[in-house]
Amino acid sequence: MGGDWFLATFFGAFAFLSGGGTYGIAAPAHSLQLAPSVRAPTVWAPFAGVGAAGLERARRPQRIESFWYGLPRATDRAPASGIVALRPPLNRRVRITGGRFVMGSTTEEMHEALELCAKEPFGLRCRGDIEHVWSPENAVRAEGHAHEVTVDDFEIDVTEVTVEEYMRCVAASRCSPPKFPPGDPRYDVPNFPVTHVTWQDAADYCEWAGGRLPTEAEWELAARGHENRTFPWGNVYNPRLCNHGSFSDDETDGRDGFVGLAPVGSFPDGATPNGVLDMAGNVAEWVYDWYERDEQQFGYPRRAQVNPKGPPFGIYGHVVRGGSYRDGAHWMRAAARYASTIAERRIGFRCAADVAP
Ligand SMILES: [Ca+2]
Repeated sequence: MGGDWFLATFFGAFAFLSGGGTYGIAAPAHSLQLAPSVRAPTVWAPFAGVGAAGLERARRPQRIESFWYGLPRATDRAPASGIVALRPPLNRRVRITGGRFVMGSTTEEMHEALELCAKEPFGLRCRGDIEHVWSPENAVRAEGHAHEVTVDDFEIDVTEVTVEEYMRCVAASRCSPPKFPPGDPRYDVPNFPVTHVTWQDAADYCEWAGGRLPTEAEWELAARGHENRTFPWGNVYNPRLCNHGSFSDDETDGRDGFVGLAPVGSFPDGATPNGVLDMAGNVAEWVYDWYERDEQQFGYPRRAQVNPKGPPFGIYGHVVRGGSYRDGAHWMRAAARYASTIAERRIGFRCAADVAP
């Protein structure tokens, strides 16, 4: 983190000085004042990553550049359904091609999931426990039946919604504050995914930001792809590719570099081929659907479905996907599903949107 700061500052100062020196626009006194007092990244944002682009910027009148200081990134989208002023920019989204895919886990895939679970410190608890609702055996069973699903094209956020993004919605009085103590260094960090939000909080944010929660089917297709990957990045588990936890006494696991939450996008090598980040780990994510099981503990019907939105109600709450920094390897699978009724330290979300016709 410190190194990044230094580099950004160095590059910013370099671009500023060289641009000013070559073209005589920046006043030297101004630059001398700024350089030692850099604190906020917004001050230097216009110069960050400047290479050849620095020349282009240097030709612009300075007062136009300063107009952008501290403002959100520009967006080329206008998602408002009504007339709403001062919306935030959209979190960067990617388009996912819909179509038919197999959602849920086959019996063989459930078996593989429990094998993966068995390698965890509490591995002996992975099989045979059918008493506890959320035992690995019961949770994995609710990934069945594997069934055919067809969804339309849609867009999904590249990253989880961050604390900084969410707090803009709070400031606009359209979202409830997250239920962590303000300033808590474990959660209240601008580029961490927001946590301690209810399903309704997540739905409110997505509506405000010009979107909606992804359906469970959309989420699974974004994570699995049409090639039916076991994990967002492929079929082989790799503990270095996501901010995972552990099925043990201490649920956190620092071997991925983060004991707690990680800034969103910290695992670029764990992205899906579409570039969607942190679909495994960091925070587990609310999706639109309710979570329910049938008498045999299966979570899905057998029949094929088109644009499914889940059951009308579920006593376990809404579905949560992708596992978190407190969950073991078997929760990192793209088909793994969990549910909650409350705001939790391990749950955040990302938004989706319909593709404009
Ligand atoms: Ca996640």
